[in-house]
Amino acid sequence: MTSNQELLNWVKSVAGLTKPDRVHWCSGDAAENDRMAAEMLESGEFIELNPQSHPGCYLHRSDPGDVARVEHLTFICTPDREDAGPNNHWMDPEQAKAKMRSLFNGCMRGRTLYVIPYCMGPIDSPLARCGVEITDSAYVVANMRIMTRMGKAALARIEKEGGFVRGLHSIGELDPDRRFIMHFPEDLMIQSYGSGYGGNALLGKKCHALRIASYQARTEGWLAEHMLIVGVENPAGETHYIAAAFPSACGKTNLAMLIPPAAYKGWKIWTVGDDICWMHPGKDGRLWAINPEAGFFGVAPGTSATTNPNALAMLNRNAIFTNVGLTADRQPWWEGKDDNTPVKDWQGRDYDPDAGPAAQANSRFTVAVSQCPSYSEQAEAPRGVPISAIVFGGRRERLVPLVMESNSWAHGVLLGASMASETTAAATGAVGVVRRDPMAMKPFCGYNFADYWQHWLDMEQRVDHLPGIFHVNWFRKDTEGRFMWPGFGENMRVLEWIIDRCKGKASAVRTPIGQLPSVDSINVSGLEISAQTISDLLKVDAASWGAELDEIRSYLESYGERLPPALLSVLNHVSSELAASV
Ligand code: GTP
Ligand code: SPV
Ligand code: MN
Repeated sequence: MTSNQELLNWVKSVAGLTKPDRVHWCSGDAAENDRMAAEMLESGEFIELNPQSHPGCYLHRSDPGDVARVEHLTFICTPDREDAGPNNHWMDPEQAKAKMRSLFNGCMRGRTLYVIPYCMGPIDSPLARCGVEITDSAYVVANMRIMTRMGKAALARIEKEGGFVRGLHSIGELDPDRRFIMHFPEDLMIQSYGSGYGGNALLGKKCHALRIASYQARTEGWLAEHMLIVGVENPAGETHYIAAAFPSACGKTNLAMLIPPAAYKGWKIWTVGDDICWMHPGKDGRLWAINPEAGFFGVAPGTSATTNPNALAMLNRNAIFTNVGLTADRQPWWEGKDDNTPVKDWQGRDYDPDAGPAAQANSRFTVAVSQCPSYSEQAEAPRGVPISAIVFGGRRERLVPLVMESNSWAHGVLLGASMASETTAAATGAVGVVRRDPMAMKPFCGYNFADYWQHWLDMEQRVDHLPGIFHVNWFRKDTEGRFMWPGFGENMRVLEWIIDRCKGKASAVRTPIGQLPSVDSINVSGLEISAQTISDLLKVDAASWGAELDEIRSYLESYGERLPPALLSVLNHVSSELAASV
């Protein structure tokens, strides 16, 4: 099984507690995957999709009460509550371990315990980190095989290196009242019980690569972020890499694989990652990034030939669809899909348009990054890619302009820290409510945000050639409730301005809240948009911004004594400039 005694002992002790009928060490090879898929077809966990149109594709219907991340049941367990911070739910580690022990006791009776060794990041990258997830869900194994480098190679790396993050997962009874996602950063340990869905269950993703990794990154001097990584190549063959943090279901997957509009002949987009980015200071003084994941777990609804043709093109083979609808010819279907009609909804009921959508709002696809037509070979580069710009953004109907650039690194950290966005179906709870989601990490930072902002500020001392920091908003609406900016592929126009700013080329207007494009510095050739709309998208309304800054101030001040004074002083500076401008 393994020469790593610590791993062997841990698996033994977990098996002793959970009492499975069988223990299976995952190799990650194709034969194993085929065997498990056949078993899941037999058990009903997998439904085969049309083998002509979608070879190697399966539909999975989750428990209807288990369709998204559960932030209210997600805990950071550090001895000192203050280390988890106001941004996290906290539980005392000993109390949490006792609670989880009683839930896990005997929970795998009649089931198989799967041991999944995995590597987050290119297998030979010094920036990659390994973990082992123990789970009783075959569906989780199938997803982890796509989302991570799973199996023999990862185990070999663990045996060579020694250390690994320990993740223990059981679907339990899928009872929302017996569901907890616990993190023990000091022990590099995760325990998840009672959910089989996405970020709750695929422990390499949010639990390891964000919550545990962000904690490690702080002590080790790097950044683990909720960001896509995209390469933008211009007609001269020059590629700039951009890392962008948008909250869940706010456009990362779309931006990561956008297709440039017709006016951008000769430009190419290269996809490195769509959800998580680990950035390290490099020897050359730049920030270098890897995508720790090997797959996409992307939002299905809204994915169409107009919004995201690259996504559609990679979804016709070897993909898992979770909670989407089904057509008469057994193809997957979701709201916004260009063609076909559903006959079954996501719960397998006959589709009735009056009874709700065919696809659950947080229905998702799981597919290998390498299947994306815009896949970048650099996604496998052990040293990662150099980052030219960091972009923050949220879903804001009003106020926040299409794009702006920070006045300094510290001001950029403030732009990130004061991000807010309307909530989405990616987590259970209300949708469409504006909440603060600093750096898109509100659900994912494994420690106190105040310390996290200080860590971001400290990067200025660690990195000689820092990327520029920008803020975007694709989601402004007019008085009739229509999106003012066309978005999707047209976001290329904003990326061009961002890259030109990094090269010192494009012009900008300095305002108290940041540097905005002059109305004629966004390339709108071939785009039908009125000069008035562009000017509205780039307007700074001082009175409304005054109110926004007041809200930002009271939010930041709620972090109390730990709040970095430098952040407050940038805010004071912005406020006084704004007051002087009216
Ligand atoms: P997670 O995987 O949850 O972290 O989300 P994500 O940020 O990758 O979200 P994704 O790209 O899947 O976008 C989710 C939703 O935003 C979909 O409904 C998209 O259609 C919509 N969306 C993405 N880009 C744009 C845009 O530029 N404009 C508008 N109006 N909607 C967009
Ligand atoms: C998110 O919610 O930000 C996701 C989906 O990327 S999940 O993996 O379920 O967290
Ligand atoms: Mn995400």
